[in-house]
Amino acid sequence: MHRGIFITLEGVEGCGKTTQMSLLAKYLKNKGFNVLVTREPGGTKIGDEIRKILLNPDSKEMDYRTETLLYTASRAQHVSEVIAPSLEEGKVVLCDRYIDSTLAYQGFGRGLSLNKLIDVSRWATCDINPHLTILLFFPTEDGLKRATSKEADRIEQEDIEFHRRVQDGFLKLARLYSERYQIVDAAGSQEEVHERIIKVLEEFL
Ligand code: Z5A
Repeated sequence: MHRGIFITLEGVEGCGKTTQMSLLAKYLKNKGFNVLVTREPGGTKIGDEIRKILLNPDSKEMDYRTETLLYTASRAQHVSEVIAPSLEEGKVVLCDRYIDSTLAYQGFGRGLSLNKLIDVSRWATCDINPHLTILLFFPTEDGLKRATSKEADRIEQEDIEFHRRVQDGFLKLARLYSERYQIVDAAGSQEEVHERIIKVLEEFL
């Protein structure tokens, strides 16, 4: 039985997840919550090693199933080493990407079977699912422009059609898992987006 609260942020590249995560963490800490901020792929020493392989632009030959298993391996380690223990301690866990990114990128983006991805993800995470998933909705092209102002990683280098399928995938997931999803408009200033997220959070808490 987990006592904490598990919140994930999802969305296309450059939608502002990392920025909003830190504003949200500050807000929750000020309210007295014990907050843990983490991300995927990564969040552990082993996960950070896997992240380097996954995002390396030179790993061009990577098979889609290899890619899926590496994201999932990073997640299994993350859940057992960080997420599950933090939830048991009663923390609010804020995670930048989780299972829904695998469904959006490897499922809708790469075209792998959603049912198989769900099965392997459930197994890897011992069925630990977010209580709330905030989908930051931001136009695909604008997000990519923001994200690729730094050197593009292996996934960012995919063509625009791939990223459009990912965006559509997230919107479909939001309908499929409507009990835990909230879509937030990520256009506007960082403060405006933060205010929208706080509104969602206050209704949730
Ligand atoms: N992936 C996958 O395929 N399967 C999986 O299972 C998982 C992930 C878990 C991880 O890359 C990649 O792995 C990712 C999905 C895939 N694909 N790609 N590419 P990552 O962790 O390095 O990157 P990311 O998650 O895509 O995030 P990002 O590119 O760092 O963007 P972000 O976190 O959403 O945005 P940000 O860093 O907060 O903001 C981007 C820039 O915009 C930055 O300069 C900000 O200062 C600026 N910004 C933010 N908000 C605003 C506003 N409101 N106005 C103006 N400027 C802003």
